[in-house]
Amino acid sequence: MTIDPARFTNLKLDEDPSGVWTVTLNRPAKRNALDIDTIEELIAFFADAPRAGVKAVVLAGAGDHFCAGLDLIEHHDADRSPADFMHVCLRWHEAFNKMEYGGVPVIAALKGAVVGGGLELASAAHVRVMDATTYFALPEGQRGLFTGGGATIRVTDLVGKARMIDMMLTGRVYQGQEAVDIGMAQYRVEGSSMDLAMELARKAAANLPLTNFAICSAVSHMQNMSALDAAYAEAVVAGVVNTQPDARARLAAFADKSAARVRPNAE
Ligand code: 1HE
Repeated sequence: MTIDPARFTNLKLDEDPSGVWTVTLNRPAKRNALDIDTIEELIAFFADAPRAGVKAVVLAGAGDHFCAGLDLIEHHDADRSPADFMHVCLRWHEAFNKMEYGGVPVIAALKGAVVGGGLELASAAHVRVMDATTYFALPEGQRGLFTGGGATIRVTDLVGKARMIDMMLTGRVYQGQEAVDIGMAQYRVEGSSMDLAMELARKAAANLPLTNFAICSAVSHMQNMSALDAAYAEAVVAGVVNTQPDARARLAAFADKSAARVRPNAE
């Protein structure tokens, strides 16, 4: 299976030699607001990525902002029925679940606005890197809306229920070190979030694909299970992953002392 970048309009796709794909939301004039077509393209890409040899993904936004969330103009113009919008939300879930559970590491390179559905998208990535311009908000409350792309699950997982509710009720914005401290992003850089996201994606891409599949799929599935079932599933997954033939060379390298040791970071 291959992915043809020419099939995509709202996403710009670039592959590098290490198997890292950059997926860029490419509607900067609309602050990368998520319209129906963009969601369908995310579904198409992330449905194929695990079988197309994509080793890791950097998810980014063109222009100064990562993503302004739901395309409010499209939503206003469509004047949707409750059933229509429920189906819109189900397509968002399809896209974001494929990201979170697909088994391919997704690193979000954030900048500017990461708001509403943009934060829902970012929270479906496995790792988030923010820069000095990045800010997070859930403006749904002010717009007369409610989250529909998984924030009630994923944003609460990141920052907790009380903070998520406060953001929706009051429009609270998180930025800077505080955003890292509360768990919104794992990394903050003064320079380009893209550069660090790429570096992290390349590190992840150097792992064995089956190992990454377990990390970027099994952990999320296990969160949805009882502790008893999760422990059982963990044993089964480890049975498969930890005996994969490709791991033997890595174990041999440890045994013959040629493999790098784990050391503390330089001060
Ligand atoms: C948009 C959108 C959008 C910008 N839908 N078109 N999300 C929000 O409530 C965030 C709404 N957006 C903003 O608050 C601001 O636009 C930004 C902070 C993201 C950027 O500000 P700025 O000053 O750089 O841009 P702008 O002048 O506000 O907008 C530039 C253009 O982008 C303009 O279009 P133009 O044709 O008039 O030039 C805007 O209309 C357009 N634009 N954001 C559509 N969101 C499944 S439920 C999820 C629920 C939600 O996500 S609710 C949260 C929605």
